[in-house]
Amino acid sequence: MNVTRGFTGRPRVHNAGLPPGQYDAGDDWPVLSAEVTPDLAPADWTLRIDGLVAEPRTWDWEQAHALPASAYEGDIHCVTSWSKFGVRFGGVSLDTLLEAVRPDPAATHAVAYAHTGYTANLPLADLTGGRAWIVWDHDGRPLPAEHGGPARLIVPHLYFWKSVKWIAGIRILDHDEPGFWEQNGYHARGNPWEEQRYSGD
Ligand SMILES: Nc1nc2c(c(=O)[nH]1)N[C@H]1C(S)=C(S)[C@@H](COP(=O)(O)O)O[C@H]1N2
Ligand SMILES: [Mo]
Repeated sequence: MNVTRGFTGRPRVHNAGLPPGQYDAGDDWPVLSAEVTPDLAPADWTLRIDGLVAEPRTWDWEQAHALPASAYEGDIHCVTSWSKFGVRFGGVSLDTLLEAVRPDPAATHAVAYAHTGYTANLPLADLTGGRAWIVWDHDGRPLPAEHGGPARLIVPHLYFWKSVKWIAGIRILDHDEPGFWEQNGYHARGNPWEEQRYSGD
């Protein structure tokens, strides 16, 4: 009998529950950064939301932590084809932050930007409805710097390039404005279930 011999690797095949073209990275969590990981202390971290809003605001670390806590436990999907199941993040819901700044009725899009300069554009609707967070915990521990700590955006229902690490701010706009990867051929929205990887998809 020779049933399982040689079958030692993790199969790189489509898994049930994963968007098309994705594989389960298992316990691995690849680091994907266009920049060098910044040396950003919590005391130096701020988050600003401005643009087309009634009340632009900046939160520092303490002020952000004083907001109602909100958690995400679920999957994440990188456009380079790895996904992870059941990732746990803790922080604050974007709904809470957006309620405080009150986006103008004419607002349709947003650009999220990092303390390093990285940007990603998003339809405003994708940041609402309990689907986007600013997070500083992973698995109950501080988010590691290489994964965006002290704090990052997560928008887990879209490809993970939208989830800006070392988040510095979100600018609310009445038009779409391509971010770093979107200017380089990636899709404006990036819905993994529709395989919106590149601008023509
Ligand atoms: N500031 C910043 N945020 C970023 C990126 C980046 O290069 N810089 N890469 C994006 C991409 S392509 C992915 S897949 C995820 C990777 O997050 P991770 O390194 O924690 O896995 O972060 C996203 N956010
Ligand atoms: Mo990615």
